[in-house]
Amino acid sequence: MANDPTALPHLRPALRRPAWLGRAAGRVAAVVVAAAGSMICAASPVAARAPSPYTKVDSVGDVSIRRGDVTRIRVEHDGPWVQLQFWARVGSNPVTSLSWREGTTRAIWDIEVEGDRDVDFRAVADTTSAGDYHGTVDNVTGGTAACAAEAGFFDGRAYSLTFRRACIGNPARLRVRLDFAFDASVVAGRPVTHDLVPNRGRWSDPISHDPPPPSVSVGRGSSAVNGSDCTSLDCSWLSISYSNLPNGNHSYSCNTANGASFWSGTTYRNGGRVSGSNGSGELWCYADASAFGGVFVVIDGQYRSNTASW
Ligand SMILES: [Ca+2]
Ligand SMILES: [Ca+2]
Repeated sequence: MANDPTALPHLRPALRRPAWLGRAAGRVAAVVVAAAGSMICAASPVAARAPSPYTKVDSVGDVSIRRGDVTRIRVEHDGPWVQLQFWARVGSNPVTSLSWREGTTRAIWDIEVEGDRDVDFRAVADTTSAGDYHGTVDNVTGGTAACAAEAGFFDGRAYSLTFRRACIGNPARLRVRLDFAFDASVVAGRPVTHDLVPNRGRWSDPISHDPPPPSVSVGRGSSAVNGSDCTSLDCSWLSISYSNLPNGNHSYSCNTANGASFWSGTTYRNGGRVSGSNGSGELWCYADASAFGGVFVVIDGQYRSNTASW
């Protein structure tokens, strides 16, 4: 049944069956169609003004309270997370500081994801009078809570908020602006300061999401002994799993380590198109990989897998 030429009429005759199965390597060489250039992995460039992680230095002394004086911010939104961080000239532990617990000290991050400079989300780190230091993300446009955030304090003077990118709609780009409000009135009778980063309430540069690189992995699938003319006990279908590919349908080629492309297709063995950014299954190709130094797959002519051998 498998690799029956009549089941795959759209394939070119030379590729309808793995002609080298159970045959000499010299037979394989006759159907080589893969070119070395097709195996080069070339991820498409991401248009962006600033990559993630993004950092911006802030003026020292632009507010009168050293504990309220931000020196820099850092924004990262790689993988499934967003992390917002800033460093103050002098730290104050949010769990124990009266300025946080009794005063109005809080870090307010405005987030803009649509490119129109109107605030879309607001992430806030704050402490209750009981010393519960916590983070929240609100949807400003909808006036609703979006998700909780993990609030952190580190380096003795740095603060962070971490939450899932999905909370703000997995944007390809975002901009931020920080307002660090520090309340020294409860301990020193000093005013509440606001250190803005960037200064004057401007937005940061657009910060691009850096998607994880495409990954394609192949291995030995179920037995294909007696499929077509494959009689070796090591003859197996090629299993595949992939992630972070572009969306849409994919094509693939199955190749041997010694340079032969012995099959190409677009569907799984058990039906269904190879498509989407993530997926897994068994491809329409099988091999006794040891006879050829291993086998590998190239998706869309550019995303190459590991070389599987057994
Ligand atoms: Ca500052
Ligand atoms: Ca500032």
